[in-house]
Amino acid sequence: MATSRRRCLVAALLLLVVVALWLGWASSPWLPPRRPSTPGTSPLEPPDDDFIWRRVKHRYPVTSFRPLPTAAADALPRVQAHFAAESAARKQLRLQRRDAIKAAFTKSWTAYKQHAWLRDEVTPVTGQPRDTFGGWGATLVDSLDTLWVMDMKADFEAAVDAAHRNVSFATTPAPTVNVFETTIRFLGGLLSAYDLSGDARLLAKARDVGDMLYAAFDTPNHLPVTRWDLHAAARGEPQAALSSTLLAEVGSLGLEFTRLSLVTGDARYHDAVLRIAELLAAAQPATKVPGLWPILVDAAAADFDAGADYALGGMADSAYEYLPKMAALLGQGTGLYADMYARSTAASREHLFFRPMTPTAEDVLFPGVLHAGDGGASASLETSAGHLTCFTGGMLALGGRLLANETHLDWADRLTRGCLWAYASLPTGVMPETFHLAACPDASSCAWDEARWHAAVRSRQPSSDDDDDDAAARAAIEEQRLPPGFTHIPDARYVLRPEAVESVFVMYRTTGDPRWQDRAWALWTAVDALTSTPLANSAVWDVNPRPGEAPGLADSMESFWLGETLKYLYLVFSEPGLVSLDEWVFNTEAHPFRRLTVAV
Ligand code: DMJ
Repeated sequence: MATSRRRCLVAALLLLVVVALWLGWASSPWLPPRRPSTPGTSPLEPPDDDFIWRRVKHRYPVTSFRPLPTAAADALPRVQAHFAAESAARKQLRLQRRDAIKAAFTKSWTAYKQHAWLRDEVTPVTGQPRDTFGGWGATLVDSLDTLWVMDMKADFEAAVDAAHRNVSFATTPAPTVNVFETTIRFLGGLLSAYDLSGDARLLAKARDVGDMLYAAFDTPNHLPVTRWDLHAAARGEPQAALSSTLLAEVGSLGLEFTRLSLVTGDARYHDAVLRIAELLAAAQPATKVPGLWPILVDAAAADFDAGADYALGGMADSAYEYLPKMAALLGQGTGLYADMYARSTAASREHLFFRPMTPTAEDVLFPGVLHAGDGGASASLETSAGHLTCFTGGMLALGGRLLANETHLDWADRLTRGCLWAYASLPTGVMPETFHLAACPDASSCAWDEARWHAAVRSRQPSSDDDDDDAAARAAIEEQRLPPGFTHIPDARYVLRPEAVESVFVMYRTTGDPRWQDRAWALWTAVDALTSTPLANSAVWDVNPRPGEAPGLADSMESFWLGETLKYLYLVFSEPGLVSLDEWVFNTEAHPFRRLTVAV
C-alpha cells in the first residue's frame, strides 16, 4: 500500500516538473521561441479557400509538378570562417557600433510607425505616407525580420499583428503589380519572419501573397507576366508573358517560391520557378556570350537571348545572385544551380570584369557592361559600374565557399574592395548610383597615367569644336568634379542602397577578418552623415556636390533601407552566429531563409 502511494507521489511530481518546464519554456525570455517541430514542413492551418486567388480559375493549369526536395542533396562546405577570439577592447568597440546601427534603425522605424503605419513608405523629410509597392505596407513587411534580428520583439509582435489583421493581398489600388518586387519584398519578408519566429500567421500571409503571385504564371508557356495587371487576372482574362522582360525580374523568383513550397509542402510554387531555371540552363551555353544571358529577354517566346547587352548590374543582377543562393538553399553542390553559377562566373571573368586605373594602383575589379552586337568582333566592354553591381563580391564569396573555389574568393575580395574604393573616392565618402571608369590597359600591372585618364575622360564627352583634347578633358574634370579614375558620373544619387555593405558583410563572415568591420563602419559614418534627417534617412540627389552646396535630400526612403542596409550593417557588428551563413541564405532583399540540411 505504502509503495503504491509512493509511486503515485513520484508520478505526480514528475508531471509537475514536466508542466513547469513546459511553462518555463513557453514564457522564458532567455530561451529561443519554440519552433514548429520540423522547420520546412510545419503543419499548417488549412488555407482560407474563399481568398480570391484560390478561387480564380487558371486557364493554363499545370497538371504535373516536379518533385519537391525535402533534404539537401550534399553536405556543402562551410561558408563562415572560424572566428578567432575577440579582445575585450575590440568587443566593446563592436558593440558600440552595433548599438549605433540599432539606434539608426529605431529612428527610421519610429518615423514609419508615426507617419506611415501600414503604408508602403514614409517620406523621411516631410513625414508623409507614400504607396509605391501596391499599398500593402512594404516597409512594415520588409522590416519584420530586422525587428526580430535586432531583438525588438514588442515591435515585431505589433507589426505581425498589424500585417495579419490589416494587410490583404486580395487586391490593390495600383493598376499593375511588379511581380519581382512583390516577391522579394512581401513574400520574402513574410517567409523570412516566419522562418525566424515560427509564427503561423506569417506563413498564412505568405501563402496568400504566393497564391496571388502564382496567378501571374497562368500563361500559355507558364512564364510569369512580370509587370502584371492583377485586376485583369482577377477577372479571369487571358494573359501572356511579355516579349520584353528584364532578366532579373523573371530569373530571380526562385528562392522565395522554393522556400514557400518547402514550408507549405505545396509543390506548385517550386515547380513554377524550376521551369524558369531549366530554360535558363538550356539557353546558357548558346547565347551570344555563352555563360551569360542578356539584360533583356523575350518571355513570351521563352527566348533567353533576345537582347545584346550583358551585365551583372541593374536589371540582370539577382538572376545571377540566385544561382549560388539556390544551391545553398537546396544543399546542392552540383547540378542545375551550381553548374549555372560556375559557368556564369567564368564568363563574367572573361567578358565583364575589368581593373580600373587608380592613382594608388588598387588591385580591384568591377563588372562592366558588354555590348555584344552580333556576338562577334563588334563586341565592346563599357567600363561602367554602379551600386547595383556591388553585390557581386558577396555573390562570389558565397559561391566560392560552396564550390570550394579559391579563385572566386580572390575575385570576391577585389570586387568588394573596388566598391569601397569608389565610395572613398568621393569627397562625401559615398559612391554614386552609376559612373564610368578608366580601365587599365594591362590588368596585371597598372601604374597611374594622368594622360591616359584625361583621354578616357575626353572620349566620354560630347564632341566639341575644342581641338585641344587635354584642355577639354581638364575642363570636364573640373566642371563635373570627377575624382581621379572616374570618367563620367551620369547618375550622382545615393538612394540608400545596401549592395556594398551586403558584400562587406559576406566578406566578413567568410573571412573572419575584422578589417571588414572597420570598412563597414567607415561606409556607415559617411552614409549617415550624408543622408540623416531629423526623422530618418533620405536618398540624396548628389553625392558629389559643388563645394558649399548641399547634396539635396530626395525625401525618399525605400523599404530596403530598413530591410537590407541596416540589417547587414547590424549583422557585421553582431556575433557571427547570429543568422549564420551556414544555416541561412539571404534573398536579394536581405531576408534570410533557412537552408535545407542533409537528412540524417
Ligand atoms: C533591392 O530591392 C534588392 O536588393 C534588389 O535586388 C535590387 N535593388 C534593391 C536594393 O538596391
